Amino acid sequence: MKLARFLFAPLLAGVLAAAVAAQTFPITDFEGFPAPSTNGTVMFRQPSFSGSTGSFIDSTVNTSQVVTDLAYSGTKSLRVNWKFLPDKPGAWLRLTTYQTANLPNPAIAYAHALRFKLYVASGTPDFYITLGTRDNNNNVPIGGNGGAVGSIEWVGATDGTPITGGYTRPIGKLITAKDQWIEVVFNLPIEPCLPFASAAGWPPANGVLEGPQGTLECLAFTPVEAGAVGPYLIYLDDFEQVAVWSVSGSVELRDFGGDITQVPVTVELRQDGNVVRTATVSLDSGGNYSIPAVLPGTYDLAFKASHWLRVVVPGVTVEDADVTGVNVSLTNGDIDGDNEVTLFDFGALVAAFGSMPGDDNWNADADLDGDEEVTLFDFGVLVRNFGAMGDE
Ligand SMILES: [Ca+2]
Ligand SMILES: [Ca+2]
Ligand SMILES: [Ca+2]
Ligand SMILES: [Ca+2]
Repeated sequence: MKLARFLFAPLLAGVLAAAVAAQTFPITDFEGFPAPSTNGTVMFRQPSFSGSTGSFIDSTVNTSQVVTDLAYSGTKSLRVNWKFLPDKPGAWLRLTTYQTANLPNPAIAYAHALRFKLYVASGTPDFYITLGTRDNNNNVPIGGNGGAVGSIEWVGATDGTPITGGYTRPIGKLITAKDQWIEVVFNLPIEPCLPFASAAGWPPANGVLEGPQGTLECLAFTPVEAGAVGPYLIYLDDFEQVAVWSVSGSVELRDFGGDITQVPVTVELRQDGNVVRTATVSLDSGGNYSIPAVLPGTYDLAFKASHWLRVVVPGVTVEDADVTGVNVSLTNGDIDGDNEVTLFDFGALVAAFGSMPGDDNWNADADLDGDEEVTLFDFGVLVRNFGAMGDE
């Protein structure tokens, strides 16, 4: 679970990557509302509103208003300010859109990502942010009133405090950046998901987004340090959905006669040198793979399989369509997985020489050609590729 969180965290840290053409579905940029707006009347209710968490909130710091203090777009954003009461180690905030006067229960499509801009003022404790969606299969346009019924799932949550049938205090995406706008992305088709609350007359919350639509029911804020009182001061802007796309192609695993469908291939999606996502893909019998739900952007794609060297395909741009034909051919012989074919691999092959599955010295990664035996044929593969190095 910790690993999953780590893998998603860089999506936040990458902040605002260079824009590419993308298919977007706006929900709001808050420009069309008066500022300051009446507390709790635009998209999100005041922090104390939810019965789940109202008892944690200090009523003297308790606002959700459109303001002109700061904005990512235009001149307006939504400022949310709250403080937890002391001695509440179980405190968290369920900031809900329940029947708000303007922009209530906004509908979201599960085929797309949801993203928005977030500014956290310095002095605010670190927190995790999680999306609550009512899994109610509505069919209104994105951003329209999707209704206040249906069971609620936690999107982006990898842990939480267990309750009957679900979790509270969800552990979603870690937010530590202060005094800068960052982009928060919930990539709905691939996010981890946990159940929160089941609604009578609806299928129970089950940690699965059935869809094809739901509603943005709430954002949950869980302090990293249990009970950290705050105050918490954040600004939200530019809620929208963005279409995501698959990237596909083929991977040739050279010098291999085994079953390629049983060889997992790890693909790192890198931006500006940072790994923003790691996908493990399976190949079909023709060597074809597909990475689902890739956010628009330009990526370097790094392919690595067990005893093959890494290949990086630079500059793959995803805009407003699936990307096909990203094909790679991987060099065999890297038994120890350090991305070079060296004497260490030779040593590993010698150690496993003559072995078959079940033998004490069997090493599946030394069976370079995949015939379930470490033989001179494997040695031949190693010799042919000796000295080769993979891409960084
Ligand atoms: Ca704005
Ligand atoms: Ca569900
Ligand atoms: Ca090696
Ligand atoms: Ca072999």
